[in-house]
Amino acid sequence: MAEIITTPTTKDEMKVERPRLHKVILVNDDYTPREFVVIVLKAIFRMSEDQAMRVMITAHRRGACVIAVYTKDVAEAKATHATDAGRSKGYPLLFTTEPEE
Ligand code: TYC
Repeated sequence: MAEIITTPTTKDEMKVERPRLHKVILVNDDYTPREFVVIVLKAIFRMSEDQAMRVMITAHRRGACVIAVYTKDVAEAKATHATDAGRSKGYPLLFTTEPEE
């Protein structure tokens, strides 16, 4: 059988774009205990104790903090999982996502 050789065209090459990344944002509130925020950041965002503590304090002081960037699906899944972890304990802890510029 004859071998079919395909060469990528310029048009095909131009279609390849890097997926847009989405930021996950930790939002401050007055009720969620600091230690709980740190536990969630370590468990869901794979942060060290030190990283999680810095991020939590930054959100606490500034009102919010960008904590990571992922593809859209991963950012949304992690933000939902982390927000649900707070809700399961009755805390208003909130993680949001937005596309990177
Ligand atoms: N502000 C909370 C407190 O003082 C702690 C906290 C920090 C909550 C960051 C949410 O995103 C947050 N207990």
